[in-house]
Amino acid sequence: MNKTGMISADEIRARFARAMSDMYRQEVPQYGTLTDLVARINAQVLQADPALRARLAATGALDRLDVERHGAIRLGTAAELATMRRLFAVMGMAPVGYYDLSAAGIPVHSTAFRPVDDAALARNPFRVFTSLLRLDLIADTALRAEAERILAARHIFTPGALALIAQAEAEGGLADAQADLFVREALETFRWHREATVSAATYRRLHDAHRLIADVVCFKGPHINHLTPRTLDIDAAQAEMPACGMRAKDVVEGPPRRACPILLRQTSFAALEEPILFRDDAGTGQGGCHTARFGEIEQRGMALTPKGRALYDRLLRTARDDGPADQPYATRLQRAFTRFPDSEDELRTQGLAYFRYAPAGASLPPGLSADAPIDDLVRAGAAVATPITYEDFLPVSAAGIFRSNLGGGGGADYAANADRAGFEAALGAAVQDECTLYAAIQDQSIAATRHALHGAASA
Ligand code: OOG
Ligand code: NI
Repeated sequence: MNKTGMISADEIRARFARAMSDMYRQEVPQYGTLTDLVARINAQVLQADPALRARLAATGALDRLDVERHGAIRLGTAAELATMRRLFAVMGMAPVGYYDLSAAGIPVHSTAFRPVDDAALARNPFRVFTSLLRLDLIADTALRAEAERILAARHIFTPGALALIAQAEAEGGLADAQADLFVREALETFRWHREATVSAATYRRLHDAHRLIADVVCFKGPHINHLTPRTLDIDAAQAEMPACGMRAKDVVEGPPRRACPILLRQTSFAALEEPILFRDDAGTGQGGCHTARFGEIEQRGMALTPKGRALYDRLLRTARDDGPADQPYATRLQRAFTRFPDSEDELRTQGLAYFRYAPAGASLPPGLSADAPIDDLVRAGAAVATPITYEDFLPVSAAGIFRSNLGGGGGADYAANADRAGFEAALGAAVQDECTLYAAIQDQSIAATRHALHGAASA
C-alpha cells in the first residue's frame, strides 16, 4: 500500500503518457493526423461490430483503447539504461522481454518497459520499446572510441528528475504535486533538440558507420522517435494513410489478417526530414537534416504460447524466405499462415494461445467436477475462455520498423550476436519473461474459475 497522500504509479504513468502524447503531437503534427485517423476507424469498426464492442467492454479493453500508446527510444550507454529503468519504475513500468536486433543488421538490443499486472494494464497500458546502442558492433575502433567519448559527456536526465526518482525510491512513491513535477522533468529527456552536439563532419562519419549510430550519439538526449496508437483495423488505416498525406510503409509487419488476430501487426509512416544545426554552424547559418521521427500504428491480437510462437516463427520464415518470389509478400504470408489454426477453439485446445477463464454460470452440470480438465469445463458450458491480449513486441517486426524509418539505408551486416547477459548487466536487473506473465494470468484465472465452481457445487 502507498503511504497516505501518495498517488499510484499507474496514475503517474497515465499522466506521463498523456503529456508525452501532447508533446509529440506538437513536435510531429502528422502524429496528430494519425491518431485522428485511428480514432475514426476504431469508431467505424465498433459501430459495425456490436459483438466486438460488447466483448471489448466486458474485458475493460474498450476504456483503454483511446489512451493506448507505445513509444520508442534509443539509448547510448549502460548508465543511461540503468537510470531509465529507475525512471520507468516510478511509473510502474518494468522491463519485459529481450530483443536482439543485430541479426537483422540493426546494432541495438532492446526491452519493453511496460506495466505487468492486469489492473495496471487496464488502467493505462503505456509501454516504451527501449533500445541500447551496441558500440561493440562498430568495427572501426577509433570511431567507437569517439562515440563513447561523446556519449560519456552528455547528461540525459535533468537534476530535478534524478532527485524525484531518488525520492520516489526512498519513500515508496510520490505525492500529487511531486508527480506532476516528475512528469514535467521526465518529459525533458524525451524532447527533440534540433541542435546536434557534434560537428557536421563527426555526424557524417557516425552516420556512414550506421544511420542509427548518428541518431543516438549526436543529440542531447534520446528523443522519442514515435508514438503508436492501437487500431482495430490496421488494413483500413494503412489504406487511408496516403489520403491523409502520409507515406505508409509498403508492408504491414507481423501475421496476416485473420479471423482470430494473433500477436501484433504494425505499420508506420516514413520518418520526417528535419532541419538540424551542427556545433560548427554558428556564424555559417548552414545546417543539415536528420530523419528519425515517425508515426506508427498497431493492431493487437492474442498472446501465443511457446508452441504457438514457434509455429508463428516458422510460418513467417516460410513466407519471407521460401515463398514463390513472383508473388507479392502479402499473398505469400496469407498462404503460409493457412497452416495456423484460425478458430478460438482450435487455438485453445491445441495449446497455441493463452486464455483467461471464468465460470459461465452459477452451477456445474451433473457428474462434472470443478477439478476436471479446463477444456472439459469449457466444453460442458461450465466455463468460458477469452483470449489474452499480446502486450509485447516482435523482433522481426521491430527490425522492419527500424529499417523503414532509417530511410531504407544502413543495412549493415552484423553476425547474429545476442547478448542478453550484457544487456541485463547494463540494465542492472533481469528482464521478465513475457510467457511466464501470460501463463500466470491464465493459471490464476483457471484457479479462480475452479474455486467459484466448487462454491457453486457445494451451495
Ligand atoms: C524502435 C522500432 C521498433 C516496434 O514497435 O516494434 C518498434 C525504434 O525505431 O527505435 O517501435
Ligand atoms: Ni513501435
